[in-house]
Amino acid sequence: MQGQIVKISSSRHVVYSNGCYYNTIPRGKFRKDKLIPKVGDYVNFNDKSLVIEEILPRKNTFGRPMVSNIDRAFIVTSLVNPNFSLGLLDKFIAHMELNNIDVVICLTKIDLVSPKEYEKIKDVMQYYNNIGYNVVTNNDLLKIKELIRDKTNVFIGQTGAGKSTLLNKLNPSFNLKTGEVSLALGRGRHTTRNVELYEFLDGKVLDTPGFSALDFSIYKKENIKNAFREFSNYTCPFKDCSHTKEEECSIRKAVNDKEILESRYNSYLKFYEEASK
Ligand SMILES: Nc1nc2c(ncn2[C@@H]2O[C@H](COP(=O)(O)OP(=O)(O)OP(=O)(O)O)[C@@H](O)[C@H]2O)c(=O)[nH]1
Ligand SMILES: [Mg+2]
Ligand SMILES: [Zn+2]
Repeated sequence: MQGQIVKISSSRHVVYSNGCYYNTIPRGKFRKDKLIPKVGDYVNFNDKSLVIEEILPRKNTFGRPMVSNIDRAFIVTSLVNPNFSLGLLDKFIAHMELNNIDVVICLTKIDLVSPKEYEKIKDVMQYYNNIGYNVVTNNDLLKIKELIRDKTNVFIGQTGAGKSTLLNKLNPSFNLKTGEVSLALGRGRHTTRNVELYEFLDGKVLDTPGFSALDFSIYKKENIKNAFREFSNYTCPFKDCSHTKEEECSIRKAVNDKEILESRYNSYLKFYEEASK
């Protein structure tokens, strides 16, 4: 039978197929082949022996979070607790861009900052909106539902940012566990322990455990510029300009002229440094 993995906890792989859930295990050969089944994978499984026999070809697959076949990522970003960080936001965006995943920025905990502070963040978010990203808050439920429809959407972000809370707001029957941030951050604990996939609005949503560390050494330096979509509006005199120290670089000029946000450029330099040759 064919189905989709919707949850993995230790060796238990829950597969959804034709309205039913099956508790399956992967066949032993996967381990030998270093093939790791992930939530979102479409699989062939035996409904008698309850063994996953084959992972069907993937559209895409990630190590962080451990998911496959994603169309769109909601980057859930709290304004406080955990604190707002443009560097971290750029990190998540770049990771998704380099895998051709659509990005939506979703701000949370607006109620916990002063109107003045929120105005400042809104100004910066206008920049992200201008370069083509949807920016929403966790109060824009109708808009978020429109974006979810017909797509497979992963919700990512730091632990305590409010991913599970947002999903519960969208659909209370998800009934996901949410947690106190002070406890989560203080003890390095995650409220959401496993990735879980749910059908929603003719689309799918995946709740994931929070994370903030991402490894750019898996990418090549020359590809990092593709993660910064506003860079494509500029042409440098050198075809292979690295945009790091070249004298006549159009990107560096645009940063100087305040056309490109300085924090974006600094993120670029950081990821470029971390990327492999
Ligand atoms: N004031 C306020 N609190 C919020 C908001 N969104 C989430 N929270 C709170 O933040 C805490 C953490 O929320 P969760 O939804 O568990 O966070 P998470 O991103 O799922 O965290 P992990 O599962 O650990 O990755 C909970 O106590 C929520 O009630 C918000 O917009 N405003
Ligand atoms: Mg959670
Ligand atoms: Zn350049």
